Amino acid sequence: MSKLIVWTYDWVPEGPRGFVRDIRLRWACEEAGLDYAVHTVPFDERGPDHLAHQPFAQVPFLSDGEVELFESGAGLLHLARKSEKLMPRDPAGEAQTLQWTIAALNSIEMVSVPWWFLEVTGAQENNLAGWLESRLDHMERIFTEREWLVADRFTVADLLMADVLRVAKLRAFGNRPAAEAYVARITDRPAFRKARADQLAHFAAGDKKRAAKA
Ligand SMILES: N[C@@H](CCC(=O)N[C@@H](CS)C(=O)NCC(=O)O)C(=O)O
Repeated sequence: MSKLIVWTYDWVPEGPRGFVRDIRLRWACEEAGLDYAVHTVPFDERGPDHLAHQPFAQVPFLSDGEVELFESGAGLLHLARKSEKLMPRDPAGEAQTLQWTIAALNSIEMVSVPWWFLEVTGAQENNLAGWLESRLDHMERIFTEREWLVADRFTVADLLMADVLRVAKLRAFGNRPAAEAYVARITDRPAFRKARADQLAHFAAGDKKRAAKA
């Protein structure tokens, strides 16, 4: 039995499929060749069992034997400590991986998720667009100058930044060719394609189980 367990919902509606954040942990495990299993909590009933693992009744969370972690970023950094494929081992490379992982969450996703929420809820005016555009402009400059965020190689920081940026729908904000090429290149990695296909298959199996219960 696998020691690493990635926890996600048993089912989600069509919209978020392919984007549910368990994909980040699946993807990292695939990149690093770590053995893992996927277990589920019910989407419809988020009871005390779920809250005991994830205090906001969200997914993903990660079990690694005695260790339990919620927050996809924390899970990624935990996995990165297991494999040099996800994070260099020298102090500078490790520090920069931590830095860019936090930047993806706290400087980009912190803006992109509220922006996305206003978009999908049909707000008359999305006042966050300018803020997000400014962050994306800075990322465009960075991707014009370099291929990877850290140490001239793929790290878990690229995994997370690419995942955050693909949700931010770069195309909604005009021509940012360097960022678009970065996201396209990183999401073309076999580990991402497998993680995404596995997530889609997982929720399709959830459809079948719901249909059988109905
Ligand atoms: N900061 C959290 C966010 C987790 C999150 O937003 N999870 C979504 C799925 S991708 C979720 O569980 N949504 C259901 C909800 O918020 O009720 C993380 O990165 O793990």
